[in-house]
Amino acid sequence: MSPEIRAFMFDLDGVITDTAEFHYQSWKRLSEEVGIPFTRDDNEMLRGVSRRESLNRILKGRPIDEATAQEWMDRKQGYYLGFLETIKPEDALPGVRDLLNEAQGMGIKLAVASASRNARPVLEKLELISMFDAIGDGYSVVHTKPAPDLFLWTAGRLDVTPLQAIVFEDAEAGIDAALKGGFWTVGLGTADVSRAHVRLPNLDGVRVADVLAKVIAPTGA
Ligand code: B16
Ligand code: MG
Repeated sequence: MSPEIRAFMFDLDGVITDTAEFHYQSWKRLSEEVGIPFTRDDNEMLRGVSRRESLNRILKGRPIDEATAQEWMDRKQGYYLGFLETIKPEDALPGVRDLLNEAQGMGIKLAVASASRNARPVLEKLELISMFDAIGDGYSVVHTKPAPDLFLWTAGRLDVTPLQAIVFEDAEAGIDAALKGGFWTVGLGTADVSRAHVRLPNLDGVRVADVLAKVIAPTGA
């Protein structure tokens, strides 16, 4: 193992499991009820950002008072909780469980750093929660992604410095947050994660040694 890297920090939605469709279906139902257009493309803009920021992006500048905003977020959360009930251990994305097991066996600390306030129940449903040494979620900090606060808070819980940790993220907001915090970054998936140190399509078949080699020698040297 590289002596420099002591921790892997994982985003949840889009990295460990794919709850984006559940967020979409929940916001879609709300938006139809309140008469605001909302498409699958719009949903892509909600990747990695908080519930409140998601609502702001759906509103696209339409003014609403704070009580209405809260009621809409609560209603959306109610719909989301219904979907959450359906999550099973098999819904962990391909390769995730193997990578976590391998990293843990090598003494690498593991954490989740998710903007979601549902991160803990989702990890429980996936039966993965006991694997993590720290969990940062939508309750941990005031300013979530793209601010670096959530990753810094979570690294503090692990007692590692940003340069000792690799962040795995699927969202532009998450990569920006991790880079601002001074972390190594692995960008996953099809969103704009081009600023990440390393890009991978997903974690299927990915081994710890592959990740360390790519981060430490990103030119492939
Ligand atoms: P909640 P991540 C994020 O999770 C989702 O990507 C984002 O779409 C969602 O708005 C956010 O969690 C907040 O979710 O309503 O559950 O608090 O990608 O940071 O794991
Ligand atoms: Mg994500």
